[in-house]
Amino acid sequence: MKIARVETFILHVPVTGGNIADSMHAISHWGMPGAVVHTEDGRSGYGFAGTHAHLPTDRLITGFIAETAAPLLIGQSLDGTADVERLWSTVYHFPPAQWVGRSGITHLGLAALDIALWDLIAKDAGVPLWRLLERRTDPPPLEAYDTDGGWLHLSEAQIVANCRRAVEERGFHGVKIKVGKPDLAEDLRRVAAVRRAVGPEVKFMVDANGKWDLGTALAADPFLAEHDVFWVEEPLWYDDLEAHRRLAEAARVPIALGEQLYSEYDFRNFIGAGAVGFVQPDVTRLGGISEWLRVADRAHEAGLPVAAHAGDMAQIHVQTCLAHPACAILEHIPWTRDCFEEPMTVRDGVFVRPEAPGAGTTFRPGILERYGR
Ligand code: 0YR
Ligand code: MG
Repeated sequence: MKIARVETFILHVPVTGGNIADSMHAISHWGMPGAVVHTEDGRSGYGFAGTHAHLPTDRLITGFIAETAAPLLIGQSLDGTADVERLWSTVYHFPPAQWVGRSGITHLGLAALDIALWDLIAKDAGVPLWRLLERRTDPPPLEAYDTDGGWLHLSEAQIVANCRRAVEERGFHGVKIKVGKPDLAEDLRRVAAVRRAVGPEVKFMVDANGKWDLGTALAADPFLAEHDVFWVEEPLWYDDLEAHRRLAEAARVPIALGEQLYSEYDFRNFIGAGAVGFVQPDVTRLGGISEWLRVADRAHEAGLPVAAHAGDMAQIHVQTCLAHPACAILEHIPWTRDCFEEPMTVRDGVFVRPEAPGAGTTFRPGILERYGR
């Protein structure tokens, strides 16, 4: 195949219930700035990043794709995984881009393109991406845990009802709620109420989205441990490696993080310092599937489980997690599921294996028009 053309798009898809909030963000839509990569023989690969649907910012990402990265790809050949890695490196190491951003917007743009390239070669091979990645051939069941009922703006009664329904009616074996209320005591009451409601068997996680300081996280830890919280996610400001290291040393509940880290090197620093227990790489932030695999390999070498962050809100991480031996559990947030030809599906608490060729990123007809901005 030869790359002929790169078309960009920005989709804004409504979130469940019209609005959600965590400790840092309140949003009404999930943003998907992305790209369709067309080949000379008429095939197309789809890829996108995940954002909070702020149009001016999304345009910076599609601007990077269209004006900086696409010209590096057009005319290049694409016949297998070695080509994807070569093209990834071409964009990643393009000196003017590297000078302005080894993280952030450039990486979200690169992610969209990398995912589209993987989509193309998996389609060309006639297999779903997880089969192409071949880190393991017969994956065990990939457990789903639900995040979509535990938002911070919901009342205690609402999160209790949502988590109970996720477990009793929808088959999930795990749930996560947001923490980071102004008053820690309120967070802890919510933790106790949800644990009581779901019973002792269910995996139960909390996510502070970077809101707490070290003192608050240390104060919360004994209570979280008593309520058998499986991990505490992003307890502290994302980049503060030293504070995470100190918390990990002192706390009983393991730390999960990674949804705001941009490169293999970021992860290497956290893993090397013993500052992370559950590794949460996100293809949409890391510059795509290529770098995600390197992070997962590194976590696996260090003996750490990978519990990816679902920044695609759809099928891509089902593919990468099925393929990787470090993965046994994955976050479920279904905001964009209905956009795709083969929607992500959970049955009896596990993700159904995708079977359609590609990365699972091909949109249903009409979606680009319906949600396009
Ligand atoms: C909303 N999952 C997360 C959403 C979610 C965020 O800001 O992006 O809560 O992605 O932390 O673990
Ligand atoms: Mg999170």
